[in-house]
Amino acid sequence: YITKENKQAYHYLKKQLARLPRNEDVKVLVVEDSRHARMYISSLLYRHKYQVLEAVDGVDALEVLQQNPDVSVIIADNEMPRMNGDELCAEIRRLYSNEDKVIIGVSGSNSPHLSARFLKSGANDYLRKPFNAEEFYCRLSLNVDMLDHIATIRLQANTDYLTKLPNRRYFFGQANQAQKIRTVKQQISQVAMIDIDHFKRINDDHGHDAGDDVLVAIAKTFDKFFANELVARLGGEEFVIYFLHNSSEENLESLKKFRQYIELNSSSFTPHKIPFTISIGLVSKHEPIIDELLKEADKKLYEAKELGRNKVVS
Ligand code: GH3
Ligand code: MG
Ligand code: MG
Ligand code: MG
Ligand code: MG
Repeated sequence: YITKENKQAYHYLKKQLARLPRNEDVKVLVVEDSRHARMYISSLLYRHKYQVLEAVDGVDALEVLQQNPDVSVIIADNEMPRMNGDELCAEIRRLYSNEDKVIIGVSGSNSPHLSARFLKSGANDYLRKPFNAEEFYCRLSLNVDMLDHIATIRLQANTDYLTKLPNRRYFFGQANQAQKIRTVKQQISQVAMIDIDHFKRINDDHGHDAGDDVLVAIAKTFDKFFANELVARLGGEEFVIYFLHNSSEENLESLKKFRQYIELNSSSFTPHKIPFTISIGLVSKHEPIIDELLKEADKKLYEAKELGRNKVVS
């Protein structure tokens, strides 16, 4: 299920970026038909503690990639049977984003056109054999650094700075994808809007920083109850849950438990011991347009507020 996988990828990325990237974490695929050259490149990689996989030609390489989605660098020879290096490049680029995988072309040929052809086919860099080990390591780590930068920027662009929850942008991207699948499968969609009650008062009474503490605290509790759903901070003190699982009744029950959990425990969440409650609107319907779902969930949320807050309306 695409959205769930992407959500897992998001958490994986977060974990990955929590520590400094090391060569031990980088998986490199060496694609070389010459056994001697393959062993030489691999030995260079082992010496600097990279993880190494090997393939004997392009067709083999594509298979290895399919079985090892976490390969981030491909070092590809040009002259190989069945499929040339630049053809392999083009095929990898058709299948995988250049934000996730770096390709370094390698060749013993003196043809001045070959490096250009590699780069045009989607390679990030090019080395001529026999290459200098020092240059090899430099180019490799420059390219791995670039992947890390892209991953960091992508994560930051999708994360709310205060609560570290996925943000609005991430939510809409993911929810739209999930909606397409649901529509095809004619499945019901469920979206909940969650809003902290009288949040303005918390800011007024305890200060904006204390208000921020409350937002951070509630963001953490989402993980307790809705770790497998798509949760995001839409803005202010408003959060959204897009349910990735189907049982309407169970989801309504979890929301009720969540509301109650917040009511009973919120005063222990923050240093200021600020008690607070939340109101929730849940919509469950066949509806392909995510904005429509949000509008309806918002209406239910408004009803919950009208009914005196600290309620779930579905
Ligand atoms: P209701 O029960 O009707 O939802 O009342 P409310 O006070 O929670 O709602 P209102 O929309 O009147 O106020 C929301 C407040 O949230 C106003 C705004 O200053 C505050 N706010 C929005 N974003 C942040 C933030 O990032 N940090 C803090 N501390 N406050 C925020
Ligand atoms: Mg060759
Ligand atoms: Mg509010
Ligand atoms: Mg309001
Ligand atoms: Mg609000």
